Parts: sequence; C-alpha cells; structure tokens
Amino acid sequence: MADSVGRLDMLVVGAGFAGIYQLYKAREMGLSVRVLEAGDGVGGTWFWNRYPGARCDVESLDYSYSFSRELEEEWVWSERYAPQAEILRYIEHVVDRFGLRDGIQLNARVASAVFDDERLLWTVRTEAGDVLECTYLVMATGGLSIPQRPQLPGLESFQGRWYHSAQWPKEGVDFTGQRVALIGTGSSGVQMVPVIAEQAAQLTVFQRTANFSVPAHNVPFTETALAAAKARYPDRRAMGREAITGQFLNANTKTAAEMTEEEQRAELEYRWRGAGGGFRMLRTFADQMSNLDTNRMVADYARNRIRGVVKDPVKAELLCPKDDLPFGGKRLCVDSHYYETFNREHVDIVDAAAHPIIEATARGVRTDEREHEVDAIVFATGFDAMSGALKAIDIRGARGARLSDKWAHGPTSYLGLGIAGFPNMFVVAGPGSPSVLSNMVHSIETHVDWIARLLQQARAAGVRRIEATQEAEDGWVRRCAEEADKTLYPRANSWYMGANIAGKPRVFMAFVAGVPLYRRIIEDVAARNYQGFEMA
Ligand code: N01
Repeated sequence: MADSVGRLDMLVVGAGFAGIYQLYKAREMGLSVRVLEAGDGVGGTWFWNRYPGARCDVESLDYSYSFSRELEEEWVWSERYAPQAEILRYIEHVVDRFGLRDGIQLNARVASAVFDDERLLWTVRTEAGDVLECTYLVMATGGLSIPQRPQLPGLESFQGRWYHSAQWPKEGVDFTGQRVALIGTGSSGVQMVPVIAEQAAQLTVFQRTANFSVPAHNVPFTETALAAAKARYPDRRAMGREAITGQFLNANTKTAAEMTEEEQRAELEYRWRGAGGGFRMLRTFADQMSNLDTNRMVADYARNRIRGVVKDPVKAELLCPKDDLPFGGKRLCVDSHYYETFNREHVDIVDAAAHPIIEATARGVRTDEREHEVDAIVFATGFDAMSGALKAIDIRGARGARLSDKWAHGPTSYLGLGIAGFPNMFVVAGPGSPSVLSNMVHSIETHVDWIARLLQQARAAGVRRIEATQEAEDGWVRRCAEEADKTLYPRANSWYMGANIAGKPRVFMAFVAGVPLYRRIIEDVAARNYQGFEMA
C-alpha cells in the first residue's frame, strides 16, 4: 500500500480500539494508510492486559463500536461486563469483518517520528529499523500502555516468578498451591485478588493506598435481555452521547442539598445495589465531584459498606480509603467480590504505607517490618498514564522541537487533538480530552470522526499543513485546568494527575467537564473553520 519509498498518506501508531477505527475511517476516505503496532497481535490494552479477572468496567453494550449498526446487531456479548478474552475476540472480529488486517503491521514498535518542514512529511522509524514517510501521523497509543514496575531492589535475586498485570503471559499462569504476593490495589489488583485467591495457597496483598471500589453486579446476558437491549440500541447510544462520561449512567441531576436525608439514603442504596453499573455511584449526586461534604457522604457510605462485608475489623479499616481521598478522585474500581475475598483465611493484606516494601529477596518480599516468603510476585502497579506512551517515542516536530521537551512540565495540546509545533499530527483520546474520564470507545469514535472531517475539508481546500496555534493551545490548557479546579479531582494523588510516577509533573491531564460539552466545543471549532488551527 505504500509507494516505493514507503510513503503513505497516513500512519497510525497503535492497533487498539483507536488505531483500528482510524484505519477503517482512513480507508473509507480513500487514503493510503498503515497501522504500526508494537505487539504481535491487535487489541492494544486488551492484548496486553490478560491478567486473571481482567474485564472491562464499562458495560459491553457501551464499550463497543457504534459506527456499524450491523456490527452492533451481529456481535453477541455474553456478559454485562465482558472479560478480556471476549473483548479481544471482538476486536479481532472487527479487523476481519472490515478487511483491515492487511493494513496493520505487527511487531513494529515506533521509536521516532520526525517532521520535515520542507517536504511536509513525517518520517517514522520502528525499533526494527523500518522507515516510513507519511503526510498525517495519528497517535492512537492509548492512555495506559507504558507499565510501571516498582524499582524493587533485589528483584533479580528472587527465586520465584514475577509478573506485571499489563504484560501477562499469553499462556496464563497457574497459581495453584502457590504463595503469591500481589502489589497494588488499583483496578487491576482489585480484579485479580478474587481470582488469584481461588488458586493460591496464600495470597498476600500489599496495599499502599486504599481506593474505593464498588460492586460490578456483573451478570451473564440472557438471549432475551440482550435482544431487548439491542432493540433499543440507537436510543442507548444517543443517551450515551449526552451523558457526561459518554455512557448512560442515569445521573442524578439533584445536588445532595436538594434532597431529604431519606432521599439521599435511597439514592445511595439504589446505586450501590446495582440498579445500574458500578460507575453509577459516581453520579449519585450532581455535586458529588465538586462539593466536599457531598463527596464525604458518598465516601462514608462506601466505607460503611466495606465494614459491613469484611469481618476482621483490622482488615476492614485497612481497606477503607482514608478521608483525604475523595470518592472517585482516583479512578473508581469496579469489582466482583473483592472485599469478600479478604474474609478467606488464606488471604491477607499488608499495609505497605505503614511498612513500605524495601526489597525483593531470594525468597520473597521484605517490608521494613519483616520478610514475606512467596513463590510468585504480581505487580499491579499501573502505568505512566496518558502522556507516557507519547513521550516514550522520540517525536520531533517543526524546527526539530522535541515533544518530550515541550511536555517537560506536563502534556499540553489544543482540544487534546493537535499540538502546537507538531503539524499534521493528531492524538486520539489523549491528554486534554475527556479520554480516560469517559467511555473510551465513545471518545475514540468522536475523535477519529472529527479528524476525518478535518482532513476531508483540508484536502478539498488544498491545505497541506495543519497546526494548532500556540495561542489556542495556551487557552485550552487554561480551560482544562480551570475545569479541573472546579472539582475535587486534583485533591487525589492519582495517575490522572501524574502523581503515581516519581518526578512526573502534577497536572490534571484530562478534560473534566464531560463528553457533551467537549463535543459541542470541538464541533463549534470545526464550524468556525477550525479556529485555532493554522491551515496552509
Ligand atoms: O493501576 P493503578 P491499575 N509499592 O495506577 C500501587 C484502567 N484499568 O493497573 O495508590 C506499592 O490504578 C498503587 O499505590 P498508590 C483503569 O483506568 C481498567 O490498577 O500509588 N504499591 C496502586 O494501588 C485504571 O485506573 C480496568 O499508593 C505501589 C496500584 O499500585 C488504570 O487502568 C482494569 C507501588 C496501581 O494502581 C490503572 O489501573 C484495570 C509501589 N512501589 C485497569 N507502585 C477495567 O476496565 C504502585 N503501587 C476494569
């Protein structure tokens, strides 16, 4: 598909949900296009994160493409929240169904991308030494694709096996009869605990910070339930588009103060008991993420729920998030029997804040208190989120400017889509957009469709160079910060803030004011002839 010097209209980095739809869309537009993917299979996050219990915490019917009504109709989801293997099968199906496989180059980790201002071309190099040129570069690198392994001294001397949630062996791991240490209690750890506990002889969970987790109430779909849901699919999608997170959560439009105590209680119970998905707890009150008192009410409710499940009061208190963490300030975990698992005799929790992990030894993990002998260590320690994957590539824009220098104090962009100084490069669902605060598939489709329209119009008008202006970018960065400051999000040491990586700048990286407002803003920019972009 490339011409003799490997020149294409578009290169896309990453073959996850974003890269695959971008490929589909570019082909629909008649562009020559190739996707470069680091893995030896498609699927992005669902290719890498194969750990036990991995499943999506956004409902399958929402966390799926909406661009093809036929695809929606024919794909059969087995559960409300699909497990990782099923999502991967779905992605594989999409690739085959739309004939996209020949546009994807696997085992092609991009090392660098350099813009040539004379020729208006990007030169992209892979680690394997392939060199390609393209007019448009689309970064579909994902928000959570650079795993973080703790710098644990002595790990090389550990005699057992160790694993990271995001680099799980394809063949799986059998923990039967083993003593397992699990480090990290974010979404990945919380999902793994109940499943590993089924196999392991002893499971010791090292928790540095307790986060909030709400029950998923996952259920298998019956044929009738799925058929009924599909019959209402267009409505469901339309409601998702108008919901703050891009999935319908039946948000309560009243603030806590507008309700009686009885009504507040009923609302909390309704959401916790799973009248909807786990994330509905995030929308219990309209002012939950902006009013500390309201947020505390939800947090207290969640803490009492934990105390109601975990029988050992010491374990229960340890599992209760502290008062300084707003409910939802770190990404809410959605679990299946996480807290219940700590009632099992062979499952224990270690306070890794009070007793930090010092090192790995030949026999296990040592905290400043004692050595824990184990056969396997599982790291569920998260990612260099949002900006990590882009900074990992040596990206140089106009006049040789490096993206990693430009982003030394945190990621900046115009609308999350374009970056001043980096012409003809677009980012899908990255920093500066609702991205990780939203249903990612919805946000991906929004971005890819928007980029497609921009390119169609630009090409029709003979425009060859598209670049966000510095002024527009500065304004957007200010807007993102202002919106974040109206909320409780910046109070949490979350990966949204870059707080999970030593030395990473503390900047709230997502656009927090919701999917509908964000879409109106980018549509308005498009209607104003792409105001804020310089087109030449
Ligand atoms: O990572 P995390 P994750 N010593 O960063 C701890 C998505 N996701 O992979 O909080 C000890 O949330 C760290 O402790 P602390 C989802 O968006 C989605 O679980 O920094 N502990 C924390 O407990 C999610 O938010 C799904 O004090 C250390 C944990 O490791 C995002 O991915 C499933 C440590 C990391 O939690 C990331 O989730 C899974 C150290 N040195 C993931 N370093 C679903 O769709 C880190 N920690 C369901």
